[in-house]
Amino acid sequence: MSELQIISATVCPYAQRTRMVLQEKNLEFEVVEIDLKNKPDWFNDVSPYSKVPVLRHDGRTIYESAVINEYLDEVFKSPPMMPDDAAGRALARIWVEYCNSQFCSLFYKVLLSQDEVEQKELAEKITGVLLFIENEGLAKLQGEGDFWMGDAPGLVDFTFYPFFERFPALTHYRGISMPDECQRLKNWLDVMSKRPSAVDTGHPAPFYIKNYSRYADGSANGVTAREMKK
Ligand SMILES: N[C@@H](CCC(=O)N[C@@H](CS)C(=O)NCC(=O)O)C(=O)O
Repeated sequence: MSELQIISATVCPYAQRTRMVLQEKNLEFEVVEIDLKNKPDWFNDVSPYSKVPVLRHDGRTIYESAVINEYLDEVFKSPPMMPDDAAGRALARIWVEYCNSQFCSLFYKVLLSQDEVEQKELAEKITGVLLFIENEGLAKLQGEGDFWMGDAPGLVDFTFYPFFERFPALTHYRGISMPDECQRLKNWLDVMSKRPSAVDTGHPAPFYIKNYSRYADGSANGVTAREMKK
């Protein structure tokens, strides 16, 4: 086994986060791609939640993408992906937490919902999240830089980006678009989408539209779909 191994599924935004960080840190790593609809027998032995991504490093197994990314940033220091002061790091963690607790769950819930009234309510919440990101996040933190917290990309950028790469699935299935006011967000997405780590780990919109069809028609029944339906 190589020193760094990431167990991944190409459709998974959380796994893409970790692959982007590994690549941005110029690390050599092995990707073990699994099929989430047909998980290999060994998978549940290394993934207690039965989810990707899982990182294996130096005999350790680490899971949860936000935790993996902080681990990578602590162990492989260059380039640094968190601010160098405690208050800055707290702010970065606030946005990582916001992405996980608000944006990610709304992303899945609106796709999974089969009720038109609920879809509309969730779509309005997503618009609220996008405006909050624009006004409370990017407008206050970017300064003159292109990235979330200034002029270098960091863990907050790699946390959000994969979900925005998949945003066309929300547009296709639920008619949700980016509000006109979100100019900073649009610029950020444009800049992020051109980074080699995004190009190498990502896919064009039709890939996600196809792969999220079973979420959108309510037939997905994996662990994530079951949890997000609650
Ligand atoms: N909180 C986890 C979420 C990971 C997650 O939900 N991964 C999904 C794929 S995107 C998964 O492996 N689901 C297993 C399944 O649906 O059976 C993280 O940040 O790593």
